[in-house]
Amino acid sequence: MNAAEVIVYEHVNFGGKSFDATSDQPGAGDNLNDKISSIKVKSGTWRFYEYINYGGRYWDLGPGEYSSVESAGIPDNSISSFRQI
Ligand SMILES: [Ca+2]
Repeated sequence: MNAAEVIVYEHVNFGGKSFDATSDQPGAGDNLNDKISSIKVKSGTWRFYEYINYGGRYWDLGPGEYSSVESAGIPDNSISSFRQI
């Protein structure tokens, strides 16, 4: 599998706490459960889930900078897990 990397942020416009992930995150890493508000997908395609352990609704994002998750169609402060697909 090719290397994939995503950075998730607590606030919009890539502010607040951040967490840089290169592996699957069944618990949304570093206390950002239900707190993610912006995302930079550095590489790969990632699927973001409403609940921990890859449950509930999900949304896919490819490489890009998403200054607010809502602009990418994802409810704010809702992501609880994510993994590369
Ligand atoms: Ca959630």
